[in-house]
Amino acid sequence: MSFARWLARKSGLDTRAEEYAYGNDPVLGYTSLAKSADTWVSTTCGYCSVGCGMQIGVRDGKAVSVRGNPEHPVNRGKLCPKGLAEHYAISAEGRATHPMLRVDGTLERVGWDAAIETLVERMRAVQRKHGPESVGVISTGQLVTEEFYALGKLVQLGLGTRNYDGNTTLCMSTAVAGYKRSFGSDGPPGAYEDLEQADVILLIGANIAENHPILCMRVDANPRRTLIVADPRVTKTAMMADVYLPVKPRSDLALLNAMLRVILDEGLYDREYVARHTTGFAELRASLESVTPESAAKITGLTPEVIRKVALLYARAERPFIGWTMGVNHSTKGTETVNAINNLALVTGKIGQPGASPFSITGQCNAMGTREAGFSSSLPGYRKFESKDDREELARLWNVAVERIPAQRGLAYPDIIEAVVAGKIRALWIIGTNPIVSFPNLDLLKHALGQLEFLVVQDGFHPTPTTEHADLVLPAAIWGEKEGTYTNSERRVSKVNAAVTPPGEARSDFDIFLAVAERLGCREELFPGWQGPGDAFEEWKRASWGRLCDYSGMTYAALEQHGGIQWPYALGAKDAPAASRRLYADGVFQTDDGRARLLPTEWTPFPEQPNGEFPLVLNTGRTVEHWHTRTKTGAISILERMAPRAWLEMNPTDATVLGLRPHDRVEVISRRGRVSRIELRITEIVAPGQVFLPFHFFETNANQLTQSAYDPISREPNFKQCSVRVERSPLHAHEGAQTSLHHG
Ligand SMILES: Nc1nc2c(c(=O)[nH]1)N[C@H]1C(S)=C(S)[C@@H](COP(=O)(O)OP(=O)(O)OC[C@H]3O[C@@H](n4cnc5c(=O)[nH]c(N)nc54)[C@H](O)[C@@H]3O)O[C@H]1N2
Ligand SMILES: Nc1nc2c(c(=O)[nH]1)N[C@H]1C(S)=C(S)[C@@H](COP(=O)(O)OP(=O)(O)OC[C@H]3O[C@@H](n4cnc5c(=O)[nH]c(N)nc54)[C@H](O)[C@@H]3O)O[C@H]1N2
Ligand code: SF4
Ligand SMILES: [Mo]
Repeated sequence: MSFARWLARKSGLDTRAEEYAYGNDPVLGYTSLAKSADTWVSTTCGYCSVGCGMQIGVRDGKAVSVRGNPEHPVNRGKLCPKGLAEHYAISAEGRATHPMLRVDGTLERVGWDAAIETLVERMRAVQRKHGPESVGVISTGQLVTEEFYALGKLVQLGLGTRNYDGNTTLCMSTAVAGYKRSFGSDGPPGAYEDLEQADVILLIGANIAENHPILCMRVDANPRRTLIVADPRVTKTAMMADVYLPVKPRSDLALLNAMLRVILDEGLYDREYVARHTTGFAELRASLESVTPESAAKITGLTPEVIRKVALLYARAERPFIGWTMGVNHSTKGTETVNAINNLALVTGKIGQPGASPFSITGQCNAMGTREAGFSSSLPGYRKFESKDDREELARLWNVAVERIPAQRGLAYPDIIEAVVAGKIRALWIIGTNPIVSFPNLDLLKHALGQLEFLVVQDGFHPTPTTEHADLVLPAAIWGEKEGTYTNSERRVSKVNAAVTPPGEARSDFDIFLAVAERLGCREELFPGWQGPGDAFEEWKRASWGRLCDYSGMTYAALEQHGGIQWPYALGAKDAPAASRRLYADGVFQTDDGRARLLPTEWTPFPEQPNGEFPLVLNTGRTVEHWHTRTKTGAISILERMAPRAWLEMNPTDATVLGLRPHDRVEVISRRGRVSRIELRITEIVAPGQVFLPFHFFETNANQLTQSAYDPISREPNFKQCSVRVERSPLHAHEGAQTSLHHG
């Protein structure tokens, strides 16, 4: 027994010393018992989109440890706290182990055959009665690409419904829509190396210190950079900044347009690049007529001087990088804000070169994989539903009639939920997402789920707040138990491997999809000869051949060897697999005329402005210790103990006005709901008039408060602003008893 463990036993403390072995220290090595393993299986982290390379330590068929892979180009051996504790997720309490079917109101164990048969029979029954599109499917950014590719074909061609989308619409759809509008295709243009090469890095609504921690290594490794951070909250990332911009909520678009105006006025744009590679310059210029640093100062809360300074910093930089995440995407003006970011990069010609990129930092481990290979908001390979050529190409590849490939996408996630409320969708299959915690306006969602005739939830855990509503629960294998690939934010495709077998009867999503296909009678047609993910990968490579996201030169072995390969990597490519690749270096874009579009955009205030009754703006987001809805990290004691409950951040000015003290229990109330008895954290991390609540905790569910307001282009929810009021919680009976005990 190690000392740490002995001490823990003796003192009733914990085993943190043993659980925290950081990185892959050649001097200290791994000395603790808990970390010793017989074999190491290389894989890619299954939490965030940084895509760190790691190894899972296995002993006696159990995952006992993880360590960063020192050879991996993304993280060079380092891992963040979630990555370091990831093996605990596999053996965590609450894994789903058997299919469960609701019989007379309670979920009861059934065999797989009965489960799959029920799924197919009930879905088909609903479709017979209400039409093929009365079935909806909502997936995730957390499966392997091979599963996304299989699922897309299964849903669109097998089940025959277009109403298929994913939690990526709560996350990345804005970046996708923005890239498509500006460049003619989705696809973040840069590489992580840019963070080391840029001379100016502007981060907008991206708290990488908590949410993409290993990217901070790249920023730190860059001695020349000026780091500018725009965030209403003084995040840990803001604390790293050389210039911090405490923008007012959702005022970024005004800031970006004013920067653009300064750049045009000062003649600091690249005339030649604009002339050769873009369209729409005159319209863009005209749209900025009434935009000035002074007008933007009123909106953003920054001074005109600061706005001018930031514009000049950006325009005079040789290699400026703009990174953004949810502070931009989670907004009804998200897509336009992305377009404004792209406008800045285009007018200065700062795209596709080392250090210079308008770069959407993605979120989930494989949000990119579903964007590339999925079949929900695009056809696989970034093909367009609207393009006859694209549809014909796929029909040939798949050997199906072209009429079977839809010429228009189906409903987006929020519209699927609204169609459920309207009775148009009657059955739903939810895969790898937990909407009861993550979807905005919980009441509406609960109402929708209550209307369904049939709800299937396929998850690695049970019970979860969402599986509890299911008629059928399908137990899925998770990270560490299955094989395939993930694509990270820089378009690097990395290998994911199974270290152990799934618990009980849980099966990989891939196997579940093939079983459903079998029962639907379309397995041989859609997945001819497929046995495992490798077969899907080979077909997907052919589907991606010649496309922007070209995988055709990749093999599983090469991905292992090089720690992943960035796409495009075409068959016969001459460049080294490990080389950093960027898009649009040649100034040729994916539009019909090859030119990028400069698009006018217009700032407007966010929906639901604060008023006398609801005077505070609620911001929601993340903390480093937890992953989303905590099905995994909530069950990992080392992480859960570091952040065991939610808190509400409030500025001291507001706390004084409300007569609140540190650690008071408060109620947060919006027009839609209430979060009760949350602990108050009085701090200048948030500005007066704003409060912040992490959304990880179903116990104090932030989405009871958030609004059903969506970006009209991307359909992404406006998660980052709604108006609330805060009150001290009434003294709870239970707490009263406790208090009197203390005093007695
Ligand atoms: N630890 C951890 N890491 C994660 C995740 C996790 O759950 N936990 N999730 C992953 C996923 S899926 C995603 S999408 C990413 C998300 O990564 P981030 O986008 O970094 O995460 P958030 O905390 O949601 O929001 C980022 C910042 O936006 C700011 N913000 C709010 N309103 C505005 C605004 O109007 N303007 C600007 N400029 N900023 C604003 C917030 O204050 C917050 O600091 O993280 C990934 N990484
Ligand atoms: N208020 C507010 N709400 C938000 C956000 C916010 O900032 N504020 N952020 C939004 C964003 S960016 C995102 S990405 C979403 C995330 O929201 P969710 O997608 O709901 O979050 P997760 O907890 O990651 O849910 C993934 C589910 O899949 C299960 N799972 C894990 N691995 C596997 C697997 O291999 N197979 C299967 N079948 N299941 C698996 C997990 O147990 C879990 O139940 O939340 C959104 N909601
Ligand atoms: S930074 Fe992201 S990918 Fe890397 S270890 Fe942490 S959670 Fe995993
Ligand atoms: Mo996300």
